[in-house]
Amino acid sequence: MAAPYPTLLSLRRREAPSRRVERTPCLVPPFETAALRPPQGEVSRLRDADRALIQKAMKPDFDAVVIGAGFAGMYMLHRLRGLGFTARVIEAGKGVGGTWYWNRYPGARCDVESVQYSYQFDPKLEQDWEWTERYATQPEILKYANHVADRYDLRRDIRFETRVTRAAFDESDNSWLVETDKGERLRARFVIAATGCLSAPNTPKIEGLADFKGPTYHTGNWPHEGVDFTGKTVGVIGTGSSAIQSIPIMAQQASHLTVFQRTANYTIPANNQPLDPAYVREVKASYREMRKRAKSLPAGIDLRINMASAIETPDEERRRLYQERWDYGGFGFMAAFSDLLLNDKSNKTAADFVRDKIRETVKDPATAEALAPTNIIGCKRLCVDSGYWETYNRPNVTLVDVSKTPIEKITPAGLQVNGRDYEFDCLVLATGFDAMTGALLRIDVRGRGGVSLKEKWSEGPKAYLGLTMAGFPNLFTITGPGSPSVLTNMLPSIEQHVDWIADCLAAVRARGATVIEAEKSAEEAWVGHVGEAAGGTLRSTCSSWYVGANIPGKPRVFMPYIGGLPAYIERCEAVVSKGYEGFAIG
Ligand code: NA7
Repeated sequence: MAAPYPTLLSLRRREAPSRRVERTPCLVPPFETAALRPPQGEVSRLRDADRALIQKAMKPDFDAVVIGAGFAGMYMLHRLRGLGFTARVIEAGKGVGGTWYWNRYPGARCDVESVQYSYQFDPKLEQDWEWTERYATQPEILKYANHVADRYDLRRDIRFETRVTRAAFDESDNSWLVETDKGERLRARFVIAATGCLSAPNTPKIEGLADFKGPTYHTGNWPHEGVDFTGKTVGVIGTGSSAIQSIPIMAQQASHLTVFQRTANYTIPANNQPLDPAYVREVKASYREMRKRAKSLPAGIDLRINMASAIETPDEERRRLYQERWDYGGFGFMAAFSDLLLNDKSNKTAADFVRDKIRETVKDPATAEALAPTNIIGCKRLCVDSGYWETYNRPNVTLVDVSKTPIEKITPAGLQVNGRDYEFDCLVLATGFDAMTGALLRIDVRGRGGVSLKEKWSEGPKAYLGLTMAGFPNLFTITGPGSPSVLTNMLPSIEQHVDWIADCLAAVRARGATVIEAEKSAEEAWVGHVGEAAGGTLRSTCSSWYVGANIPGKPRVFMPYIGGLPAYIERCEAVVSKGYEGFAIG
């Protein structure tokens, strides 16, 4: 029978010069290092040299394992290296970029302006990189991510095409044992989940999905070689941001496009255009000021906020202001007044304005009515489009309202709604993501006492500052639930989190400590504050992915922190200045 743990003989052999074996730095030997622990009582009988051998084998392979090589994971690696920590990044994709690696559907682009949706940690990078459009396309953002990976030589510490399947905290030596789908086991002092907020695609459980005879594509996992819909009939399920961006392009190719809409959505024209070189020069000359202004605003985006109340503004003036922002394009529309997400009467003025635009644009009155949303504008995430409403004037596009009669089943030839069959060659699922918690919960994460994160989050995510969890020491989440994350410009939020985590690890090291853990009371207080903040706005009132409503059975909790980036940063800094208040360090 094999010994339950490696024998001293095997350890000595491994060390013997005659049997010197090249050791791949990221792989632990083919045994669980936890199993190295000799049975109780045997340690005292060990020779010093043997004890040293065991300790060496028990030493973590890395100071940190980072899960994910999107913008968060890449910058985390860069910071860790800068502090002299050893790190390994594990990434499921073949390349860097995260969201921008997977979401290659036609028309995919960022809804935050490119000059703001970019790293700011290196002014030289800001100056060297040239964005070409007001809103960057997915290929351009992916190119930027690759440029960053090359520029800072990040790839050598990233293990691609590998998924983390399990991460378990070992209380005996305050380290994490991380397992991958390639059968590797890595031991690290810290684990940092840079797993993304919108990275676990949601495939709805509609009967018969597997029976569809044509190809099925999910917008969040689009084929790298692209898809040519020329001459094909296409069915699209969903009218969220991914659908709103891709429908106008797919409609240009397809012979016919049928859109199945469960909830009509608000979208504001992007007014996208090539960047004027003079404007770019101006931005580059004043990047620091722009970044500073952005950080002082709730969403971390430098835009003009009108502090007036919509409902208290005279009708004509209000309409003029909406029109001005509609023409300018983008998210700034919701900053036309300060109370649009606080007062439902104010909100209705903005919603009515957009509904009127839909009725003006879409020629068929019945289609226009079906496309006009009835809920709070900005409650679900606002979309930014290029020619979305106009697409429904094309003769080859049909809208099918499935709000009252859900899709019954997918058939080999298409799908069935309300007893009627719809046929198409290809099916596109623009059905979104298991947002904010999905990617992390797809990993079997075990904290103290073997408790799973799934159990801990069974009633909704609980985290201190959206960064750490009580019972899961030395584990950090970048833009996790309870942080402003998806309600802000993701890049500055990512950088703020990464900087906070990097400084925290350095502080733990400086104290000669090996463990840091959020205190339960601090976590509970923060979770309570996140909930209270959400309750004060209209945003928590609708069935959006912010509250997990798109995933059957997911607890309904408003997951991101809505108190705004400046308040959040202030809180994070206060925690540090009070000696990591709310944390136990040992
Ligand atoms: P979203 O915004 O979650 O949109 C998903 C869409 O799919 C939405 O219209 C859903 O309707 C629809 N959906 C999901 N399941 C079904 C079923 N079973 N039947 C019919 N319709 C369904 O995801 P996106 O990828 O578009 O965007 C995600 C974020 O990425 C976006 O907010 C930006 O931040 C970028 P529902 O509204 O739930 O009724």
